[in-house]
Amino acid sequence: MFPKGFRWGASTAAYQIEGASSEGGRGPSIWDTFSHEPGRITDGSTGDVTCDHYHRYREDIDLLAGLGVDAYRFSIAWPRIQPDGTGPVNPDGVAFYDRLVDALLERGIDPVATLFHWDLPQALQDRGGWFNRETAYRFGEYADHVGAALGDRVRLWITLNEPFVHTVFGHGFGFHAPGEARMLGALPTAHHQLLGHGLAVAALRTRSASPITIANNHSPVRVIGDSDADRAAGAAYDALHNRLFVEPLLGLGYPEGFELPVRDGDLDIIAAPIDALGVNYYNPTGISAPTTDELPFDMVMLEGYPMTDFGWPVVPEGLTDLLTDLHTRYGRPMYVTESGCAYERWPEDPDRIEYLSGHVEAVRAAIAGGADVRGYFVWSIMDNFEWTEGFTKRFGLVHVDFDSQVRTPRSSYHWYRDFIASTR
Ligand code: GBH
Repeated sequence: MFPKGFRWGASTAAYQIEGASSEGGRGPSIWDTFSHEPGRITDGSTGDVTCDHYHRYREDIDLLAGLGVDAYRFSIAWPRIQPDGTGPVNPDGVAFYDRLVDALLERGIDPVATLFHWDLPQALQDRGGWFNRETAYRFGEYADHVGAALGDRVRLWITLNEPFVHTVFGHGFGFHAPGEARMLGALPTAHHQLLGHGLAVAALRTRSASPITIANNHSPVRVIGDSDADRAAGAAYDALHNRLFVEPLLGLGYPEGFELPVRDGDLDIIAAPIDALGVNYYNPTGISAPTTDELPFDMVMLEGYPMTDFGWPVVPEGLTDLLTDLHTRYGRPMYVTESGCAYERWPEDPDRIEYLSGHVEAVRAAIAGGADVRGYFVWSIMDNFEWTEGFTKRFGLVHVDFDSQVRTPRSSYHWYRDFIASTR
């Protein structure tokens, strides 16, 4: 059984679904810039139109209502609220999210809003982006504006989405926007995002009574090899992927071994109390001792598991392990804020049904073992712009034809609807 009040949901992010990239006074974000650079996106696509959700949100909310979800997690595009990342709000931008939130509430769906899902206003990037600590203060101001506009109706706040991925992919390897490849030199962007998180929490508390969390990407570490060096590499990776973006938020400070531009008072700001941990889970990571001096570990493909179209291993028990470990380490309430898989097939998608049934079962097992898990959000309600992979990877319960904009529920949509109903 799932506990009373457990919320079933689905997730999306603004740049991946909204389109209308130059409508309603929206300013450019780093993802507009990046996706328009030749060679960055596998199929040369952009988020200019994508699911056209900005115009079709009512139809998309109908799909959510048809699923019977309790909650819908979406993200707010900072450049719609403040086109250049500073100053007064853009009324048309606020009006869009006003309509969205009201339409959700009308259908009995709790709005769960993420403030930052990687679409930094380009004007802030031009001033150094997350390398510049000023961006954290701008983020706090933006959070205050959003809290003032929507704080009476958003039911759960998520400050940042996966600061790990934004730091590592966006600023370490460079295959996400803003395309910086500074390896461990990316770490200041981690500290500045977390500083922004703390400032946003403080601002939201003055504007809203709703609980606040963060959506961190987590990956249980599977050490490949049995030497001390392999185990040390596993611990180093675990500190980077699973601890660095959580422990300072809980007042535990940063794990050792990272060079971060921490100033006096920062750790207090970052430790502003939060109400839960958000967990985005896709797969475990295989780690062994480093064979180069670039990083303190090597990442190794896990073998012996089925794989999604993305080549990511399907390991449902990894989610039980992860939630159990996080419970043991931190003892906080948790939400699974993303869980899902890329499979192209439609309208029948038995692989996705197997994936999701395995993962909800894994959550059930973690709860049975004592973990306090309060919700599960499928990534994603519909196919969308999958970042570097463009439209070549499809995560939707609903298939989207990106030429006609026709939405067609896959069999996994019907499975999830029936599953949710069975837990009532
Ligand atoms: C999330 O990121 C994002 O929040 C969301 O926007 C996105 O659409 C969704 O997931 C699907 O990608 O190297 O084979 O071990 C997911 C972060 C980081 C999870 C890379 C899987 C590596 C797999 N991902 N990770 S592998």
